[in-house]
Amino acid sequence: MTPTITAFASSPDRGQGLARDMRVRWALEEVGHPYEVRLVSFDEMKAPAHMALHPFGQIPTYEEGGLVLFESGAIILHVAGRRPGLLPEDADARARAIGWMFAALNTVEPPILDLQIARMAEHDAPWAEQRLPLVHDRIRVRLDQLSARLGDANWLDGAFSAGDLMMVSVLIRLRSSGLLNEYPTLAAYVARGEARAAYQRAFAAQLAVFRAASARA
Ligand code: GTB
Repeated sequence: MTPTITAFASSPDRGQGLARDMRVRWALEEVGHPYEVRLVSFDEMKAPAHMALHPFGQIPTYEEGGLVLFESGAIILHVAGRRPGLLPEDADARARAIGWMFAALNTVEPPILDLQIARMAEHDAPWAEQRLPLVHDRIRVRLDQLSARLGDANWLDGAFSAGDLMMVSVLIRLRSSGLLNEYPTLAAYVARGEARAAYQRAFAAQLAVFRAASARA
């Protein structure tokens, strides 16, 4: 059965692939699972039909037969569990790859989100300038640790896995901050992820949505 995911009808990132449908698209491309996309506006996301799929009125969602999922991590774990390509066969290696998915979402992404909130929602606050270096430093702590662990390996634990897919997806969100450039090994790690054919297909698909929406506007 072909799953349907949801994505922004008009992504605020203007096709940079920063919204979370991108990581789901990438996972589906990695395992070679064709998918359909239903585009939703901000109003549609908060309307009852979408709220029935996603209790928080967000994208992405995933529908496949009777299954409805929300949360990009849960969706990718489901996709990775259904077809080979994103999780190792060996049970221990599989558990470690899932551990890296959680690390990306629960340990590395939160300070990165904090930076985005600081830049987008708090920039007018009188304390914003003072707070920003603290936010940057909290991200640097994680980047220092992650880059030490990655060392000169290509991927976090052997072959490319859903853990790398999630970690690269999270780190990409740092690009505009310049922080990633302070860590050449992590910048190269992200570049390796982006160079994957599956990533390129996913990126092109979400960019085509943005371009079509721009052409109509
Ligand atoms: N924890 C959830 C998950 O991982 O699936 C978070 C889902 C989420 O934050 N979805 C966002 C959303 O639907 C889109 S991805 N927001 C609308 C709303 O909450 O009303 C977050 C996002 C949005 C925009 C950019 N950007 O413009 O760069 C980047 C990332």
